[in-house]
Amino acid sequence: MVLEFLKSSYNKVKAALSRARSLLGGKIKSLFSGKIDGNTLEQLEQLLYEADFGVQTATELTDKVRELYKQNPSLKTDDYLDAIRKYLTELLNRYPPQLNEVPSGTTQVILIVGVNGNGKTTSVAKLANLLTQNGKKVLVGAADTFRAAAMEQLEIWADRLKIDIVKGAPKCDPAAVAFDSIQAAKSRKCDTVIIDTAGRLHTKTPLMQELEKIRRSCQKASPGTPHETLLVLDATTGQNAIDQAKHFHKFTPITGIILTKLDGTAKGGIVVSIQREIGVPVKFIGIGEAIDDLQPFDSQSFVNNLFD
Ligand SMILES: Nc1nc2c(ncn2[C@@H]2O[C@H](COP(=O)(O)OP(=O)(O)OP(=O)(O)O)[C@@H](O)[C@H]2O)c(=O)[nH]1
Ligand SMILES: [Mg+2]
Repeated sequence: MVLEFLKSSYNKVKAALSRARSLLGGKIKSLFSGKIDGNTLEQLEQLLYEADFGVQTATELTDKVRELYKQNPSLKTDDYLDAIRKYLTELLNRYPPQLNEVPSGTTQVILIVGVNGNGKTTSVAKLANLLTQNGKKVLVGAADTFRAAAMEQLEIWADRLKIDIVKGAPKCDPAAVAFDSIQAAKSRKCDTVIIDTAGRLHTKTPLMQELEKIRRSCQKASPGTPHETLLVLDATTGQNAIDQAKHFHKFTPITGIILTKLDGTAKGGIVVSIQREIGVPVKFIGIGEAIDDLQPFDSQSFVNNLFD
């Protein structure tokens, strides 16, 4: 199933990245607008660290700019900015952001996991909205049975979006809800089922093992699923988000990341360091609390918006 998303709205992403742009893109721009020397390069490297790009990217990018400077010391601001944009776009393009294709006629199963409060339930609703707008028939599974309020939260969204929801009794086995959701989605000929799960601390092994059980339950209901296990990470948590991703990836293979709350951070480099350190693509970005504040990740738009 090839998903043709609506073209991501450039202006919305631009508004959401305004903090990152003024603190990161803006500073880099002004750094290169004056006289360029060794000090400029040191400051660039420092800026990149501070913006959560990670050591590897900060060093590589600074080396690249240093090389350019050595080759031709009379280059202009725009030459450097173009080189930085190109380097970052090429780096991000190594991680294809599209959802994995599923055979035609197969119900696509998307499992949503992550630490408490990162934005899982909201992202389930936003993703359901995005897919529905794209002409898909979507069902959501409320497998966060830990809190009754969590199921109610998803139910309110499902009502608003006019989509089906499958939920279990409070405290029932989340793996059973995942199973029932997939069965229901298959029998109702849905294109996609998105399963919400309870927030869990990545350091709590029994909770992480519960994810393996949910996964096995998906496989029982539909072999080869989940097609996607999307880890929801909060962009404002920096290095901690990377630690979370490493733990989750160890217990259950993550196929993509939903990076939420990008509107709340000035450290846009996290988008790059997460993909590099985990080797998993950011597939969607959360840019606000409204239902349409989830965008398919677009490297070109991201990089252009940082340096606009
Ligand atoms: N600004 C902003 N807020 C967001 C974004 N995504 C989610 N939120 C907010 O984050 C808060 C938590 O969202 P939830 O979806 O309930 O998080 P959760 O991961 O399901 O939480 P638990 O189920 O308790 O683990 C809510 O207030 C959301 O509106 C985003 O991209 N930007
Ligand atoms: Mg939730």
